[in-house]
Amino acid sequence: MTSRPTTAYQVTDRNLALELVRVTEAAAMAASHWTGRGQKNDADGAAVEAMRLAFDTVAIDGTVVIGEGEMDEAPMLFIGEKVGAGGPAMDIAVDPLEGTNLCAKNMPNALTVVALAEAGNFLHAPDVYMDKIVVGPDLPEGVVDLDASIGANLRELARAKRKDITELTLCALERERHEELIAKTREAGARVMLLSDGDVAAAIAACLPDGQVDIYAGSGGAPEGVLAAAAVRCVRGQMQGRLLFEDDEQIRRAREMDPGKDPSRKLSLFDMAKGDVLFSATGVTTGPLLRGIRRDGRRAVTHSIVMRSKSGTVRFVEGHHDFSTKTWPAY
Ligand code: VTB
Repeated sequence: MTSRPTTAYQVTDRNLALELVRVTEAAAMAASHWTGRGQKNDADGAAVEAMRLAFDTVAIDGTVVIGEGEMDEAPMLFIGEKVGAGGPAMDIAVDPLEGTNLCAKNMPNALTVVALAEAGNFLHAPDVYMDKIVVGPDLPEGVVDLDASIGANLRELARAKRKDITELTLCALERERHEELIAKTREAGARVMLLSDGDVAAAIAACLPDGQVDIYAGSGGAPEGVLAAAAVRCVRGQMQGRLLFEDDEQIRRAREMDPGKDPSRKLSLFDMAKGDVLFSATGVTTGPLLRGIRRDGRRAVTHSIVMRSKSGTVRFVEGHHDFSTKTWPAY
């Protein structure tokens, strides 16, 4: 008889990747019903509902730590909500539709996103802005720093990559608040790639080997920052963040969610996402990272990226779906 392993069963020995990808696929198929229809709230609502139902089939005891908002403002996937069919205690971070505008306008790069870690491993961040900086793998630790000038960061990055600054591309959200960042980047000689929305995909792009983006910088949502950190862990990139506050109430909420810490401290990658983390995203509209959903009558094809930090395995999963056999109704 084959003997069973004698060591205690470890949560981290399980790979929930395939279970997780079903969750982002479900949300993406539901959102894709609304692609190009100009109704971002309906697209988001459909993604949330499908994601919530899909979670019921995942064998975890999950608590949403990054979600759709507080209990009184979000009917589903609110912070603190329990999801899953039972199993190991896990922290869950979701952005059921990252880029609601992109989906509504049928523009590139709308994604559905989920990350998972053992309980206690994700930063509990309120929905404020976060200043972020991301570079890819195989670079000296600390090659860029959130507190250094963008000029100095680009110089160090160019040196580490053995490139000229003129060959580097910085990606940022196109916002008035980034005017100085953009101007200083161009002054230093680098190119700037501007996005209307969707900085989770941009942070991942900075870590991919195709060289389209060398560095992601600037401020975006803090929840998106935690999701990006989970992805950056899996692809072995580097990231730092800092929560940005507009008033005392936001500071109070941040303190409440992450007691005993300075809410304005510089956050390391591991402050945002530590332990073994899993990340899954499915394309809703086609972008550089993923192809969007192709629908044809009662069928759809999905493209997803599923990654795990422990192994560093990155899987691209193509799903062929038949709506008539699905158990959730959001199509
Ligand atoms: C950010 C960014 C997101 O919306 O949250 C942004 O992280 C909102 O920033 O990826 P603004 O308030 O400046 O519009 C996204 O781009 C899309 O949700």
